[in-house]
Amino acid sequence: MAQVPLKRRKRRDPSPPARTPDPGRFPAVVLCLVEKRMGASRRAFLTELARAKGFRVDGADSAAVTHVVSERNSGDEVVQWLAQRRGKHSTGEDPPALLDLSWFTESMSAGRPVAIEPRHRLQMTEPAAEHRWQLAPYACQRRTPLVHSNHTLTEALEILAEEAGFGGSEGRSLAFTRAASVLKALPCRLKNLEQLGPLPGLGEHSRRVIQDVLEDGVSVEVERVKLSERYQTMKLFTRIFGVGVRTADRWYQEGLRTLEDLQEHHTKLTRQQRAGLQHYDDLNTPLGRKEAETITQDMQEAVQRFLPGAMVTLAGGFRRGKQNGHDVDLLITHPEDGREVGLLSPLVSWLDSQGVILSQHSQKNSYEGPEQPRDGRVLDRFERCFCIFRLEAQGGLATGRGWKAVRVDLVVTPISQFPFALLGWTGSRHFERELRRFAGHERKMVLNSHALYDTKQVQWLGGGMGCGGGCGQQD
Ligand code: 8DG
Ligand code: CA
Ligand code: CA
Repeated sequence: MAQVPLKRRKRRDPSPPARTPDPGRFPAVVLCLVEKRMGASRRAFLTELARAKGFRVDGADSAAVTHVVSERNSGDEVVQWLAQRRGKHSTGEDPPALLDLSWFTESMSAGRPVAIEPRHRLQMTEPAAEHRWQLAPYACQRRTPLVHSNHTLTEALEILAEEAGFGGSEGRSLAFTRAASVLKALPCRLKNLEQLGPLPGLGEHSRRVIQDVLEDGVSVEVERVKLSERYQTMKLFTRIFGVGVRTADRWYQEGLRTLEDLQEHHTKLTRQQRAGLQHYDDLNTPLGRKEAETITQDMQEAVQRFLPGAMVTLAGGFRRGKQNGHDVDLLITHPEDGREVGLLSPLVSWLDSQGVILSQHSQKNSYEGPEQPRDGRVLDRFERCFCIFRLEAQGGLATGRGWKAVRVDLVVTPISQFPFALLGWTGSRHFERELRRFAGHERKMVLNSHALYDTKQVQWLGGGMGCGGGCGQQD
């Protein structure tokens, strides 16, 4: 460690008695004794003792100090004590070791500096100030960028979230999703668990997984899940359009393991699932933003045939800025409330007649006016059509047959509910869940994709154009 020129040194630490530094018997070790709680006379006594044994002892303002010894102070207190006396030197690249008196007494008995062991180091009760992060408690209150610094960690946690979901443990799944969401919001790469401090949303299990990945590069638990037959089969089955966790689980319990197994048991499949299986590879190939925008544009033109002035808006992950997605989420509305009624059915029939639709499953609008959502699983009651489109080749598709199957969700909403629908269909799912939780817990309001209900004023708050959207949330 370089010696700082004497004239640049601060002179705020009056003791120990100023004298020309004696390099002592141990040139690599320069002690500093913290007077706080030790007291001036004991410090003077210990300083003389150390010097008598051949140690060099400097004041706190010396940049040469390598070992700071204190009695009955926490690491944080010593950091603060040093900062007050050292100014700029306190943040050097090679900071001194902060040690308990036990290291000093053992060294004096040994007549030489003993090796520093973890038990000698002072406890830091909280992470150093430059590493302390503060995050808002709800995911919808913080920025969650698509590209962040902790992908290895979040992928591990999200696999456990997925696995818990496959097992029907919604609570556990949510806990891992919450932990991943916190890590996505951190401003830089996490280096150790201490940096997380008491951040909300990080349970014991998640912290354990984080620690394993930080220390070993992988989590044994996560690797075991990834290799398990159940996880792999559930993943394979739930990727089929129209197959949820319960169906996939039933098939797994029946001993089915592959897509070929499903094909041999045709009777077990709904019409939607048969189409999903038929186009499995296409539907599991990520869709590019360009393709999504082309479909949006085509649909914008198509709706004009049946309702001039109707508007088509691209929602879902693409609206959050993603470059790829698994489907295209389109909201259809019209500037005049009510004009959108009856649009979807002829539109879908026409698309079908044009050979655009490979499969579709429509649902009528079942929204009956202001009501509190009764079933948490039903996100909204808009008229919608879950489709598989035949997308013709544009600039050559990788399928080798000039077209590919693409999932498209068409959702029709009256303009008065459009802001809420747009917000609800932009996602991510976790962001939406957190937004509803925030509305309920913090604002005593109920939010869904139709409206916002103020339980204090007992009234539904209508929506106008111009609200809704990502709030800086991208994942
Ligand atoms: P991806 O397709 O790029 O993979 O991701 P994504 O766009 O975020 O996922 P998504 O599964 O297409 O869902 C987009 C959003 O739409 C999501 O936040 C939740 C919402 N959503 C559904 N189904 C329904 C529904 O039935 N009602 C409402 N209100 N929202 C829904 O996925
Ligand atoms: Ca989507
Ligand atoms: Ca969708």
